[in-house]
Amino acid sequence: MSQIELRGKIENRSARLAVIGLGYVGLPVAAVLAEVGFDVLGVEIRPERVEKINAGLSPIKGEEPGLAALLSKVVAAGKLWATTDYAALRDRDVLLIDVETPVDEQNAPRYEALRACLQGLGPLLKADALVIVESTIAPGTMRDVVLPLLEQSSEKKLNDGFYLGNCPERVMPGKLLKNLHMVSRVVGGMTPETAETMIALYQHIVQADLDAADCVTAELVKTAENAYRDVQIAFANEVALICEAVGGDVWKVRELVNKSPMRQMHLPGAGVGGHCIPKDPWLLAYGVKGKGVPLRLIPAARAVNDGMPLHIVELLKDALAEAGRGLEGARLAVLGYAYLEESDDARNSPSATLVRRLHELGAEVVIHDPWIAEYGGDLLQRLRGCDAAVIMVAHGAYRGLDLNALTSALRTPILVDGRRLFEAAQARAAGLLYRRIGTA
Ligand code: SAJ
Repeated sequence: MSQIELRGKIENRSARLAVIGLGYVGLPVAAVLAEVGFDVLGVEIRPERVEKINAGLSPIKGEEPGLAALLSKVVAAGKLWATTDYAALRDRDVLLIDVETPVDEQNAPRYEALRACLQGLGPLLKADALVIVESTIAPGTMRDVVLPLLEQSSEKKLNDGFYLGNCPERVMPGKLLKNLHMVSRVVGGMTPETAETMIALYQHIVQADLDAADCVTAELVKTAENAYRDVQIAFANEVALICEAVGGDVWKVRELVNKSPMRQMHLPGAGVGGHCIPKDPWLLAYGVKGKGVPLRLIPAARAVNDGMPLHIVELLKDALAEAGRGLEGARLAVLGYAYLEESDDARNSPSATLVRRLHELGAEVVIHDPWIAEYGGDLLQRLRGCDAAVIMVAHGAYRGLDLNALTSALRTPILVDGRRLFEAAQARAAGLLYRRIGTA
């Protein structure tokens, strides 16, 4: 089948689609493509996730407006079906790959899931199918990893047996569906013609710009846009540390800096977590490994942001000392374990770094998070008898905290505020020893 014919099947929605990897990215993508009328097959390695999806239930917790209802609708309509079996891919015209691409302890990408996916689908690949990698990958990966692997596993040749492209996702937890529809996408084709065929697909679900590009550009844009955000956050965090040292308040400084034209200082905080921002700068850096490019800013920003949970430890030590206590043997309550407010996603959570360090220093830790079942329950009950409460995530449930009740519940009345949920005056009026990121 020529790309013209494939594009025609995409335009009239008769093309049969597959989404491999039904996580935070793949599941919403599969659901919205099914919603516009495509027959969508979801392939997912976790059987319990497959079962839940085929029952029309969303396995994604946290606030995701519209997703559960949409999933139930498209499954009931028979437009989306999930399986663990790659053999079902045999009749698919377009295959989207949304598997994880984490980095390891040495900040190198781990492409095991991506490789396994390509090895698995290759032998089953329908002639002239279009394969689109939506996962975030280091610049050069489509050329150096995906293409050779797919040609080897399918025994077909690029543009003469299959078509290939990279369209990085831009979803954001908490607004997965909205972003899928409203945020522009860079559509990287291995050829300009393939980019056009991909645009024919995304036009059905994206109401924002679809910018045709080559694959390297698509890889660079995705990793650079998140490295950009990481550097911005690191700048805010470094200014926070400066403010603490010189008697300033970074929150006031930030507000006034941002009154200056063309400034947009980000929010300092207790750390940077998630499955995008801590990882993508390293993917960008990996793209130039061994090419003699002196990277200083991107690694430094990562170090600043990774250091923030450890700075929280310093604030804790200082407050405990004022109360005549030390970390050793203290019982500390960590409020928030997800990486982001109103989410159950704890990937690369700054709280995990904090908890590990506090245990190393001999403290006992109680964790609370209203979005994570094992850490749920009544907050004041959980932190009763603790020597400090540390706010690590700006969950709405913490904004409304009764500080007087907090003081009564704690054994040592200390509040360390990693996300500026409170003002010092409020906390001190409630009898709390108060410390805050970025405020002397
Ligand atoms: N954070 C700060 N200060 C800030 C912003 C975030 O400390 O000013 C922290 C958050 O607490 C969190 C981490 O950084 O721990 C990441 O927060 P995030 O708002 O960037 O949320 P993510 O990780 O879901 O980022 C995603 C990204 N989207 C994609 O990769 C498709 C990112 O590009 C988006 O900019 C971001 O969502 C968004 O704007 O919501």
